[in-house]
Formats: sequence, structure tokens, C-alpha cells
Amino acid sequence: MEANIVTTTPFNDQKPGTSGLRKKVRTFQQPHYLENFVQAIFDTQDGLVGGTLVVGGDGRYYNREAIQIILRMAAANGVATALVGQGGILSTPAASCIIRKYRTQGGIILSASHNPGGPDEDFGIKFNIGAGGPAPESVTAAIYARTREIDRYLTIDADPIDLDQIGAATLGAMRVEVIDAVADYAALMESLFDFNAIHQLFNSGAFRMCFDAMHAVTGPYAVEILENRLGAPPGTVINGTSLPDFGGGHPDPNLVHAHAIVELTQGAGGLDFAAASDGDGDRNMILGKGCFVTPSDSLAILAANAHLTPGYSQGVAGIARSMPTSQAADRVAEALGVDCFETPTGWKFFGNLLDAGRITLCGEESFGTGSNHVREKDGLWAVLFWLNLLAARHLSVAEILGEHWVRFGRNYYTRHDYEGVDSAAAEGLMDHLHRLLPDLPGYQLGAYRVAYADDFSYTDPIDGSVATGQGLRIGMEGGSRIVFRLSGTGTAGATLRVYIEQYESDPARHHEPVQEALGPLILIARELAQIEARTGRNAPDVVT
Ligand code: VG1
Ligand code: CO
Repeated sequence: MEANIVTTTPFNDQKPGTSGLRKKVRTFQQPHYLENFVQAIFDTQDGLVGGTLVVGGDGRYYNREAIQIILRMAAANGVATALVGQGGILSTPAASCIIRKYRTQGGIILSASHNPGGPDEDFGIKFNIGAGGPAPESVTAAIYARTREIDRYLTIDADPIDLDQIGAATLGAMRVEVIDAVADYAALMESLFDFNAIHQLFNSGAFRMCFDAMHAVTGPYAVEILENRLGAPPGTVINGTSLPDFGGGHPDPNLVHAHAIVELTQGAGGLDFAAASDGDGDRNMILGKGCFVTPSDSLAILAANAHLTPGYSQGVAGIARSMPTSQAADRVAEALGVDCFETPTGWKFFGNLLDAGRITLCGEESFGTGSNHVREKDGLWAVLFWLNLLAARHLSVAEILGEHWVRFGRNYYTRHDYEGVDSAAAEGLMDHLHRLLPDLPGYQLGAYRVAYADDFSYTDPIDGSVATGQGLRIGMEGGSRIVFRLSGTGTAGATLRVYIEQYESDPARHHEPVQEALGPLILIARELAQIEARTGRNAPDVVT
């Protein structure tokens, strides 16, 4: 079948952010908008011609339409085979799993992750490379450069593929295989964790949990793994039906947006364990009875206990965390005698370290944890890891957490987000801080003396690539830190993220309310950045 060559002109706003291109649905629905970006992928990723491409998304509004457009374009561009998740669904970690397992040349994942969905909300697209992970900056830069000069794209005339029936079909000269979206991922999880021990934990009758899929992509994965394979009681997974608008909510597993399960763990009758995942299934929130495990602590705890699980019985080769993530993992790495890497925000920066075998586990403060099993962060994986630990150690979540702090000290940690801030005001605030940086070292801020202040840049230890402008760090003597950055995943205005951390070695002081323990540093951050004067906000929108 002949490809149609469609004339187009560039859009000037197709630069991928922290995790792909995210825009309002209506932006993507403009004529040629999605097509231009997709063609830029095909024009720059030669391996796809004659190769295999994985396609799937988080099921949000416009997912199915986008997949049909992408499949027709893939056929026109000479892709030999497309593997598509049934119903157009693939969680982000499942997509990574499938790209790797079938040794494909890459994948296109349709998701705006934790951002709301629906006709007036967000959509997103990103390209993952053959190793299974998000495209590194060199690739996203090439795709972006291509979008700036694109003048045509290729497609074919063809009827839509039936995405709901598992099986093979042809589209032009391309083979399309609609595959089970869950099976390969579930098999991978079964190979990593002690499913018998977790099964027994559920059977004991003394353990009650809840998993909130937030009406997003993890519903079918969680039902299959937790309820069908591990024997958790039916109803353990709540909000398990994927909906195109996520039921109108923010599919963001944090203390604010997943508040319902926080309440389920409170009080005398509280659940022993609760967890949630986000829109595309790569984030996780971990709760125990009356307690919340910060993602930074979770990474450190998984690393310290990894040897108790079958998949990581050899221990960890190294750990990496994104720069704003607390330094709790660094202490574990030191105790284990392995390297700990500090990378810029975004999972794409972990790929080379994982591929090179330099790290086994990695994580971000933004509810992201993962390992070398795929090349994305993985929500359900983290939940299963915790369940494996609970089953192996016969301790509660709070006991594991408390014991970890006694052994390693506690890194008190919080993130304050100011959302929908005027972009110029946010840039002005960052410029202002930038100008302060050179004078800060040695300066006394309240009870803290500044040890260093810089604009974080990172040189990849494997390929030497350099990423600059990755956030402003102000480090105090003794290890406390304040970090400022602007979000790279939003679709309207700017989001200012302020990350605050303080180390406490004394176990007698490990149980203070977090916002109080960090109160003085929070105040310093607000004043230093002139947040209220510059943004008009006297409090953050989201505190995690
Ligand atoms: C946020 C998080 C970052 C994460 C990214 C993608 O980015 O801070 O840690 O990697 O989202 O996660 P930003 O630039 O908004 O701070 V997801 O689950 O949205 O793909
Ligand atoms: Co996500």
C-alpha cells in the first residue's frame, strides 16, 4: 500500500519535558499536532524501519484515537511489527517490560502520568528506546529539532484496528499484534518476589490491605496480581476500573490526592498496609497502619532489605537517587559499601547506570521507585517489594520504618509545591535565587551555615553527557538541604517545587511531626526565595 505524504508545518512547542511531551488534549487534537511529533520520532529513530514498535497508553481520554493515528503512521513509515496492549492499554512499566522482553526497537507510550485526564485535561506522548527506558536527552533533543523543521508526514488510508481482540492483523504492510497487557508484566513480578510468602501473609487473616488504582491504568494489573495470583480478598483493589477521566480525580498517589486510603490506615481499626499508583502505573505511595513512608525512605529501606527477596538475593550493586530525593539512600549505600549516584530529576537519567550494571535500585522523591528489572519506575513492583518484606520480616510497616531510622538516622523530608504560578514570576524567582548563589557559602541562615550553593549539573558517568540547569541546591553544614526547581511536566503556568531535608541521628527525636521538625528550614526557604512577594502565595498547594 502506498503511503500518503501529508504536507505540514512545524509547531514551536514540541520540546519534551521531564517525561515526554505533555499538553492539553485540545492541543494534541489540532490537525497535524500529534502527527508532527510522531513523524519526528520516525524521522530520527532509524531502527524502527523494519523493526518492532510497542504502543500503549494509560487509557486516558484520546488514548484510542492517538493509537490508531500512530499505527497508520508506523505502517506508512515501514515499521514491520507493532505490539499493542489490549484495549490500547499498557502501564508505563509494563511497556518497558515488553520492549525489553521481545527485544523491540522501542515503544511509544501515551500518558500524562499523574495529570488529570478528559477532554479539557492533559495528554502526553513519549518515546522509549530499545533498552526499555525513556529516551535520553540526546534522543529527545533530536526529536525536538526535527519537529522544528518538519514539512511532511507519512500515513496510510486504513480502517481502525480492533484493539480489544487479542490476535494479529495487518495494517498496510505492517503486522499488528494485540497482546495481553498484563501477562508478561505479571510473570516478571512473579520471578522477582516470593509469591508464596505473600500468599501466606494474605491467608493468615491477620493482615489487611488496600490498593487504590485511582481509576487509572494499574487496575487490571493489581487485580490480576494481588487478587488472582496472590489470593488477596476480592475488593482489595479499589477504584480498579480504568476510566478515561480517572473518575474526575488527580491520579496522583500522594497524601493529598490519595487521601481516602490514608484515612483507611488511621485509628485502632486501621489497615496494616495501603498503597496507590498513578495514571500510568509507575508511581507508588506506601502506607502502614498510622504511618506514611516517604518515597525517599522507601528507596533506602528497599535497598537495605533487598537481600530478603528472591529477585535481589545477591544484594544491590549500587543505588541512584534523583538530586532532590533525600539522602537516606546514601547512608544505606555507604553501609553496604556500594556507590550512590545523584542524578537529575527524571527516570531517563538512570538508564545508563542500570544498563551498565552500576546500580540495581533507584528512586525519586516523587513517589517513584524501581530497579534493573525494567527501565521505568514501577508502582506495583514497589508494592510487591514491600509485601515481600512484610512477609519475610514479620514486622509492621511502622516497625520496619522505626528500626531503619534507629540504624541509619532519619532524613526528615518534605516537598512543597506551588502550582499554576505565573510563569514570569516563577522565572523571576529562580533568577533571584540564582543571583544569590555565589554569596551563600559560609553564610549563616538562622541555625544553619551554608556549606555549598549551586545550580546542579550532572555528567553521566557512562557516556559523559552533561545536563545543566537541573535545580538550585543550598546545602548546609551537617547535611540539611533546600532545593528549588521548576516542574517540567505541567501544562499550564509554572509549578515551583521546594524540597526540604534535615538529618536527625538521635532516635529520641525521630517521631516529631515532619512540618514542625522542618519548620525553621521551611521558613528560610520561603524568605530566601521571596515566595510570597514574587508569587502572591502564602502557602503551598500540595505538601508531601
Ligand atoms: C515530576 C517529578 C519527577 C518525575 C516526573 C515524571 O517531574 O518531579 O521526579 O520523574 O514527574 O513522573 P517534574 O519535572 O514535574 O518535577 V510521571 O509518573 O509524571 O511520568
Ligand atoms: Co507516572
